[in-house]
Amino acid sequence: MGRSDASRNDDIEAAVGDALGQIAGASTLEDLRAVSAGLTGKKGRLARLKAALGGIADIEERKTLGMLVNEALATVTGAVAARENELVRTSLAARVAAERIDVTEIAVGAAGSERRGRLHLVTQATERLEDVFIGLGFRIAEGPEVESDFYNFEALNMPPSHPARSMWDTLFVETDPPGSVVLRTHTSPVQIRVMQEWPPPIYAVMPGRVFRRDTPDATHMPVFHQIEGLVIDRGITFADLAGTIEAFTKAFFGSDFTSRLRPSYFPFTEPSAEFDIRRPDGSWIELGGCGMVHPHVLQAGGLDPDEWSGFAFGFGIDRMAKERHGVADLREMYSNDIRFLGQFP
Ligand code: FA5
Repeated sequence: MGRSDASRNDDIEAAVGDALGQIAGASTLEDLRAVSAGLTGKKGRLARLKAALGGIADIEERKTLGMLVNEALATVTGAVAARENELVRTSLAARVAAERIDVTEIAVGAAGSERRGRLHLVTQATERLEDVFIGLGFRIAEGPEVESDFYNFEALNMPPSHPARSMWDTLFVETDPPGSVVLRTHTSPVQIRVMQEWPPPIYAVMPGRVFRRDTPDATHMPVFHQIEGLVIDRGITFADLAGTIEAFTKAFFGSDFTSRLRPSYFPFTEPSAEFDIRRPDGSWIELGGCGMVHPHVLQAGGLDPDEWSGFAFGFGIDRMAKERHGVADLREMYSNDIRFLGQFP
């Protein structure tokens, strides 16, 4: 190897040394990408050394130096990859540390007060609804989430194959015979259970979780909550239903809200209506269904329709919570993001 070879050799070593220094100095992935492009790109020092090899007349010399340049390039590429790994790992660790939630933490506030957890928005709304209805003279009842076809449909005036069953996209539990057990699609089956268990007069609300094959969107969830209402007494009329809904609207949403009933259809009430509330800005939103309890439903509950009459309603609790707190999208309430949930004391 002549003198010029030795100096070329030194050049390669110097270029590698310099490259390794730059790689180690890159403190972010963006830095590293820029450094790496400069080192291994066509205009990089090693690329220029490689291009200069063409001018060496001695084939053996060219070969040896060519190998050295290629090795140098491989060393640089390997160092870039190793540094990239390192930076990804540290940035991930930093993110995990920043977003870490210590579930055992009890933070002490400035005044020494304990920071405490909060009830979920839907739990808060359910408790408020219960308070409002207890204030109006109602009692609370509950029923099972896994329900028989009888209570979810048949006793509600929907015999097998009744077309109105398709109003609810039902999730079935695998049973023999198939279709005899469902995840309840609404809280209305609790009406029947209450009628069968409690002697009239009945003034009851039944909150709970319900299930449908609905695709999640801003106003729909496949698992959501309803509150059912049932009033059974002598001489109950549609005016009692409208009055109760208006009283409830003002008590729950505030005196600047008002309600309206629109004709609708449910197999278990006749007549039936949809219940909307009017926001202070004049816009309307649908919250649930209601109506006078159908005579067949009273009979399924063991009551004589000639003696007793009543009304029922079923509201979506999640939509009420969404409305009360101005949440844009129902899905946010189930994202389990503590920063979202923490906004509602
Ligand atoms: C019913 O479920 C009837 N059982 C209501 C009823 C009870 C009528 C008693 C008459 C007498 P509907 O399918 O419309 O009706 O649901 C009632 C309310 O539940 C809706 O107005 C809406 O507020 C809410 N809701 C329905 N589907 C969803 C969903 N996928 N996600 C969130 N809320 C929903």
